[in-house]
Parts: sequence; structure tokens; C-alpha cells
Amino acid sequence: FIPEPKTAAIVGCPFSGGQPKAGVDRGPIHIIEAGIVTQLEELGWQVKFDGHHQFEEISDSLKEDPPIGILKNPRLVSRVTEAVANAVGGHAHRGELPVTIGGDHSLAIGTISGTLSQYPDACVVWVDAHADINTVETTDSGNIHGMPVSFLMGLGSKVPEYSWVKPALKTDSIVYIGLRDVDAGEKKILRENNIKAFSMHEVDKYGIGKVVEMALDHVNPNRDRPIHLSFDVDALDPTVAPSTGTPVRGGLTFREGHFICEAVYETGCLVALDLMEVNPSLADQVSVEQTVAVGCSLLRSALGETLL
Ligand code: B3U
Ligand code: MN
Ligand code: MN
Repeated sequence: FIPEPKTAAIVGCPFSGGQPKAGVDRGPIHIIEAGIVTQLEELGWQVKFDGHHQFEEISDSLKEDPPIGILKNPRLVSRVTEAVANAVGGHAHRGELPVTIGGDHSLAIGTISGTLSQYPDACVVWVDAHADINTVETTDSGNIHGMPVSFLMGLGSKVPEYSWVKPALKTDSIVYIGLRDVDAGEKKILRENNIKAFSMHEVDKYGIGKVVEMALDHVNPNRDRPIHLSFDVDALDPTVAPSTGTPVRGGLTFREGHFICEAVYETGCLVALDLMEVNPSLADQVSVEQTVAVGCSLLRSALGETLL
């Protein structure tokens, strides 16, 4: 899907409005400072990066942003993700592979909308400890980073502020890997909509190789659909990626996380990539460097780095 010479466009999104903890907006800054641009160039990519997106204009223009129901920062998240959708859609339209670096996972409302605008048949591989599929009705926290999938699918009651989001993601076009902290309301949504999910239980039971094969067989049986890989770093075990807002024990090992990225790359179908929820302010220096390094190496694996 991506023409040669292959171009990756880095969409740096210093944004934290989808959740309450400060610092996740500095994730992309650390990933860039760690040298991701050169690392991807060394893999043979042409890399476009002309600075992180600046969302200040959007936040400044919003004098106030009171909750809608219990949704926090609803207008800010809507406008930022709409800008991200346009950026990602534009890159995809030019035949570039958008690599969005967050920031919190509410950004995926934008990235996946952008991907689907150019590739309506795209499927999503969502790697996360969480299902991020709460609706307006089910969310307990009101944090929109726990809701992007429901917005993309048009589940739950509509928030007029988000009328720009097309409910373009079908329930059979997403597959989850790594889940282990799913709210009761989310379990019901997954069950009632027959949404395919491989939790850590299945990773333990079948091994990551089989799980990724089954996941791809579900959303992309002929390996001919474009793939959007949305990787929340908290899918990894906290011993591997400690600097993140909502770590949950019992996660993917270093290799399991990388295997997913390698296997998706090997399909040749990858058209967009997200790395979300790296929060460099939530741990000691060593843990931060470890998490940033793992983030960079996941991105390299998804863009073709091999072990041999
Ligand atoms: N499901 C909870 C917790 C959560 C979701 N995503 C993260 N945490 N990172 C919620 O707030 O919706
Ligand atoms: Mn997430
Ligand atoms: Mn998560």
C-alpha cells in the first residue's frame, strides 16, 4: 500500500487531555530526542518530521471546557483529535505512513479516523492492557482515553461535539491483544458486539505466535486489507515499560510486544502506526529511559527491523 521510496511521517502529539495525569504530553518529545528519526532512516525509510503538533492554539481558543456529562475536556479532545485526523489522513493521502506518537490514547479517535478516510477497508490491531471502549453510558472515569474505540464505532449515545467523527470502524474490523483490565461495562460491549479480543489469558494459553496469527486471521484473513496498528505501551508488563499512566501487572513481555510489531510488518499491510501513553514523568530516570527505549524499539520492529 505504501509506495517506494517508503516515507514515514512522524505525527508528534504532545497531548494529555484524554486523561488526568500530567506528563504524557512529553512522551513524543522524549521519543524524538532518543533519536527515532535517525533510527527509522537507518532502516531505509525516508522520514518526515517537522516538529511536534502544537495544540496550544486549540486550548487557548477554548476559554472553558466544562464536562459534558462526566466526560472531561470534551471539546479540547474533540478539536485536537480532529486536527490529528486531518494530519494523519493527509499523510496517508500522500502515500506516506503516519507514525503518531502520543500522548494519550484518546488521540486514536483522530489517527484511526484519518486512516479510514484514506483506507475505508482498513482493519485495526489494538494492543493494550485496556479495551478503551467505554461509552458515554459506561465510563466511570470520564477519561476519554478509555473511550476512543466506542467513538470510532458509533456505540453509545452521541455527543454533538464529536459529530465530525464518522462511525467508520466496524465491530469485526478490530482485534485486541494484551487485555487484562477491562471494565464490566466494556466486557458487555465486547460480548454483545462479538468483538474479537485476545487477553493475556490467551497469550498464556496459545503463545504470542498463535495469538497474532489468529488475530490477523480474524481481521485480515487474506492479508489484503490495510492495517492500522495502535500500540498502547501499557500493553507491556510494567517491568518492561514502567513509565505509563495506568500500568497493569501481568502484561506482555519485551519479546511478545516486539513479536506483534514484527508480525504486522511482515504482512506488508501496515499503513499507519500509533505509539501511545509513554509518560516520562511517572517514574525514575532509569525507568523513563527504559520505557522510551522500548517505545523506539517497538516502532523500529513495526517498520521492519529484524533480528537477523
Ligand atoms: N477503563 C478505565 C481505565 C483505563 C482505560 N484506559 C486506561 N485506563 N489507560 C477507564 O477510565 O475507562
Ligand atoms: Mn489505551
Ligand atoms: Mn492502556
